[in-house]
Amino acid sequence: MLEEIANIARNCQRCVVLTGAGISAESGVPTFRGKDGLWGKFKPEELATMDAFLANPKVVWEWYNWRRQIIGEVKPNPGHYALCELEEMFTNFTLVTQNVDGLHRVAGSRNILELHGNINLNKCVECSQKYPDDLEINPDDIPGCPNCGGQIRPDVVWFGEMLDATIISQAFDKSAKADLFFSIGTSTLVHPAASLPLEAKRSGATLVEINIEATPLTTLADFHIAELSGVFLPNLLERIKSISA
Ligand code: BV8
Ligand code: ZN
Repeated sequence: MLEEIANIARNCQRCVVLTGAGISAESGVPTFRGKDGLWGKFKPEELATMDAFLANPKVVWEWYNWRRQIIGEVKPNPGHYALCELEEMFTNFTLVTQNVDGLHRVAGSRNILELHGNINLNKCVECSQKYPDDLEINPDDIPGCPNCGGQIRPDVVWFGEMLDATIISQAFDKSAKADLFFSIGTSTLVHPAASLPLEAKRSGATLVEINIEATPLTTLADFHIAELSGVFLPNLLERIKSISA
């Protein structure tokens, strides 16, 4: 399959990559639904929703501070770096991520669409005024927005919240025009992100799924690679380079 995918990649111009928590797992960032996943201990509706925040801002901030602390200590892995090099091999390359850990940016990827925001950014829960990411938030004394007095919250997209309209429409537009679409390290359960590979497939793209487990997308994919993304992606890169030489 590696050879086949490398040959296809060599002959494509427009590539879209969708990543989920799985691509950061090898960096040490817990996934959401895996066996040691974040959600295993907590429920999405308990923590990543506006209702949860309004009901219990202290618990929600304790959870985000814990995740910020983990993310502050990790580095991109070979999978993130391979995507940076892959970006240079296509005339049109878009990296769409559901992750809020910012690791693609740290690794050097350029054309990134962060669908769900960035965990290190803050905003006001009332007026959405953005606040600097170096704001240390004490869950017992959550700062108020100097603008309107509303509480400061993480600037991420919670369940039941709309994604940034420009970002999500760009992601659908790129997916509809892609010749090659990689879905990497995502359980494809969360919408609207999970519809992007369907859009690409419907528009004629070759669909490659890289996931150590099967997902609802697996039967639709042209290729399912049940390998660690941090292992497969560097191998794919080397193979593309060797056939381009
Ligand atoms: C919206 C940011 C319109 C916060 C996240 C019913 C009621 C209410 C809503 C809904 C509903 N049905 C559908 C919805 C819509 C809802 C949704 O999709 N719910 C799902 C759960 C059914 N979506 C929304 O609410 C979205 N907004 O639709 O607005 C609207 C408005 C009002 C009312 C309705 C609709 C907003 C969704 C965004 C939520 N925010 N995160 C934060 O991070 O704190 S989502 C969260 O899940 C993360 O962003 C994460 O990225 C995302 C998806 O998870 P994955 O990335 O896929 O991670 P997961 O752990 O699940 O999977 C990892 C995979 O990697 C696994 O498959 C594993 O096998 C694999 N893997 C692990 N290691 C490796 C690997 N693969 C390869 N290599 C490895 N090494
Ligand atoms: Zn405010």
